[in-house]
Amino acid sequence: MSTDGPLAVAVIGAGFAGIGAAIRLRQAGVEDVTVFERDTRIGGTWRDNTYPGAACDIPSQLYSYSFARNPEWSQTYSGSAEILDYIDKVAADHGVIDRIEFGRTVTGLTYDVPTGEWTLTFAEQEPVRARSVIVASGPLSTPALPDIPGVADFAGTAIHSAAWDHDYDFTGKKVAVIGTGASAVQIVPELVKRAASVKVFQRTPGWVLPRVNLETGEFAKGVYRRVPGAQRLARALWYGGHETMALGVVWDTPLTRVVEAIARLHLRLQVRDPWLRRQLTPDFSAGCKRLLMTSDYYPALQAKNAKLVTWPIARIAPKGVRTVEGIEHQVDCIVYATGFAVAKQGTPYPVTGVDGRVLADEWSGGAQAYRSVAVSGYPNLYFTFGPNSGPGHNSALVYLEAQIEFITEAIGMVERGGWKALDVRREAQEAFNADIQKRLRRTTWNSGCQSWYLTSDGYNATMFPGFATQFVNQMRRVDLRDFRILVDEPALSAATV
Ligand code: N01
Repeated sequence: MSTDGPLAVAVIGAGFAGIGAAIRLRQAGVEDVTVFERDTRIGGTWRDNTYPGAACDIPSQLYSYSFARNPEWSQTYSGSAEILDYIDKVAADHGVIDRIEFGRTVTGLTYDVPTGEWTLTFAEQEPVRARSVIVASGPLSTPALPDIPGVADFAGTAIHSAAWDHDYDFTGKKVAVIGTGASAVQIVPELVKRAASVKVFQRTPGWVLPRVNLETGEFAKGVYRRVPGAQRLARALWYGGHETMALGVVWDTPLTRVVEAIARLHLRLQVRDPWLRRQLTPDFSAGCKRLLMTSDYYPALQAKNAKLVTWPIARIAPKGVRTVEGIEHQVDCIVYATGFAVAKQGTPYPVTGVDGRVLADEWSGGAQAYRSVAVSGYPNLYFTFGPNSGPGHNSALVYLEAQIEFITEAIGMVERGGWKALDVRREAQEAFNADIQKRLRRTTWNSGCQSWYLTSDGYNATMFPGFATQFVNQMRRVDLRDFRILVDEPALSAATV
């Protein structure tokens, strides 16, 4: 073991979630926190997603911590570099950088009942023990290549959107982009500026809404800096606007038709060619897959050097992409904007709880947790962006902060109370999930399209079926009636309180 005694808290991952958790724990008086990060720098998804055009499609006023407002955002929707600078600054300002150990790839977590401690094992270092663990490694951290035959056969350059090769010069190159999701619609407009040709391989068109991105002038920044409450008001207005969107995005309502009508109008205004419009028109309810926010994608697709290919891909060949009608599209580079391996059914590393139970086995039919953060039989283990905490219409950071507050309160209770652990009751978890799954049945995500939100048999372990405000309310306080408090005294050991 590299530490003499157990840590109070081990946090896995130094992205928005891990940094935020470390900050709030320290502010709550829990100082003995170490963040284990597999990379050599902080930032998580914003460190990894540096493809050209990478930006957040949620306004920065809302895609930031409420406890670390930033009056300096340069534009409505900031780019990945600016968001990364923000994370760096927040971590430095709150004194958590020296709490991070880099180059630490966790390979497993095991709970020891007698001591009430977790052991974290690592790829190359000695194990570490901790009383509480926060899994903040993020659902979108492992890039996924598509299950298309021949992916390994391609002789040219292959680049995934989340592992961009900045040394590759696209100037004059023939490029294929596979995928048309949130990443692709940001990449394609940048590639058409440089490459000789860009062929975009679309399997399913998405609903695209215009994104009006304005620079924040010096006057507005001055107001945010100097007028108390101005930035809070801006955030509240964005928040309210996004909450209203839930009515058309989370559930299939007449407002969904309005969202679709706006997207259709946007398509009509930006694309003259009726056949291309038809190819770009989705056949599922808006919101079922993530809405795409961009005003640059459709114009880019119509650039002279761009082409949309809608024939299904048969295989990747050494020289390019073969589609089912028999054409081989020969290219120098394939950009895979094909998303991430999302742990909807398993865990990124083995997690062994009470009595040797293995979380991946319990989640083999689909992940589930109590209020997205805790799982029965895994005491003092918490997840950020755990099961059913995904937003479809509002800032992920609102959901994240609510989870961090809950986790901080629970860990604070254990530390202050001198308890061994909190273990959520199975019946509380099951009741919570029965309700979530019932509510999910009425949402657009479960209305028939295929997306990364669902397992192959249609189970939704990803999204929260409601307003962000409902999610925040559900996380507002730790209800001890839903937990078993495990204490050390022999007489009370494993007592049910
Ligand atoms: O990935 P995706 P992404 N053959 O899974 C296609 C977040 N994000 O990286 O739709 C052919 O959405 C697939 O086709 P289909 C955000 O949460 C946020 O774009 O499955 N095509 C799809 O078009 C987002 O939801 C921002 O038919 C294949 C694409 O690849 C999440 O990241 C920006 C295929 C994958 O789309 C993931 O977005 C960017 C195959 N075998 C991303 N397999 C913000 O601005 C997959 N595809 C905050």
